Amino acid sequence: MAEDSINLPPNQQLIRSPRWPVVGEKRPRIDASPWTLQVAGLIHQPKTWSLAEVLAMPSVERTMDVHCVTRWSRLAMRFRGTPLVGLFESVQPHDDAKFLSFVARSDRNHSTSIPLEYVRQHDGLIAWEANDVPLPMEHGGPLRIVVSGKYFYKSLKWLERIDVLAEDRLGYWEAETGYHNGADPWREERYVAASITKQQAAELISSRDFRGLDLRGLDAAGRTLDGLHAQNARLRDANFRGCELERADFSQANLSNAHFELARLRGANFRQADLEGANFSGADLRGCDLRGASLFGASFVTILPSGCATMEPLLDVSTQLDPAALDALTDEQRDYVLQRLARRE
Ligand SMILES: Nc1nc2c(c(=O)[nH]1)N[C@H]1C(S)=C(S)[C@@H](COP(=O)(O)O)O[C@H]1N2
Ligand SMILES: [Mo]
Repeated sequence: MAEDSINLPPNQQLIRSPRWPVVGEKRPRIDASPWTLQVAGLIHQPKTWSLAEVLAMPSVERTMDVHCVTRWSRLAMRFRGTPLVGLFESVQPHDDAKFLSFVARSDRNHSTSIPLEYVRQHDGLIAWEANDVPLPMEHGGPLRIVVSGKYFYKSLKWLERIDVLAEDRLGYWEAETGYHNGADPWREERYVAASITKQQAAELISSRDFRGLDLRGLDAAGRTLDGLHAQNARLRDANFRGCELERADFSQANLSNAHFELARLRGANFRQADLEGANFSGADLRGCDLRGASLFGASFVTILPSGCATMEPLLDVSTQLDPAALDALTDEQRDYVLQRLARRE
């Protein structure tokens, strides 16, 4: 554990194999045509390969650490595939080619992009095996990108096309939901804040009505927001540290990586909310309803390197949680929560 934590970027938590959460889209587009891989754009030799041709390319195994933006990491995963650089050089890029945009065979044509220079230096793979078995469909099988040194949203599942570009083209998460285009886990390049002014933020906070709004990165620390209406709000990375939030309604809100440290959340509703990577250390969670919420990488208590728990939340039998959803937590967090829920106070 101590050795592992050296390889852990700031504010990431280790999950132990064989757990591997499925994040984002769950399956490729349903499409009867055979799988192909196409490279297009600023190249002299546009080309399309069949899946069998890709799988017959020279392959290598690379060991890499996976860091999800929602704060879970899995170290030393082994991926087998063909180096992206080799495939790319074979199609003879133009001199002005600077970016690769990866496009998925998925319902929303999911995409993400990487500077060519980065790909040349960090040898990403077009991968078809993880830890010695073919990539499961939900993890991007038959073909996905894996690149090291970036949050995992740069590793596209169900790769079907690579566009070679002179100018960058923001991917799905980067353009739609404010994921940082740099994605460097060591610099915590997770999200860029929404563009609202301080004045607008102050007005929203006093209205206590966030329903359906995009307020990612909002800073409301220390505010009194009892009875807040935040159903369906997009509040990734929002700061509610130390807030008064009794009976607040966050049902179906996106709260991934939100901060609730020391917040008073008695009777708050988090049903069906996305709470991946959210932090509830020291919060009062009595009477809260967390049923149906997604909890990957969430934390409820701060565990010091010595193993001591600090910033303990108020949790008891009145806190409603699906026991199965706790499997998404690290072992330490799960054991702590189970023990607290069982205790009659
Ligand atoms: N096609 C596609 N690729 C994608 C995504 C997606 O929604 N669609 N999500 C990204 C994100 S945010 C992450 S963290 C990883 C998750 O990969 P996994 O489900 O295999 O863990 O895939 C990335 N690639
Ligand atoms: Mo992610």
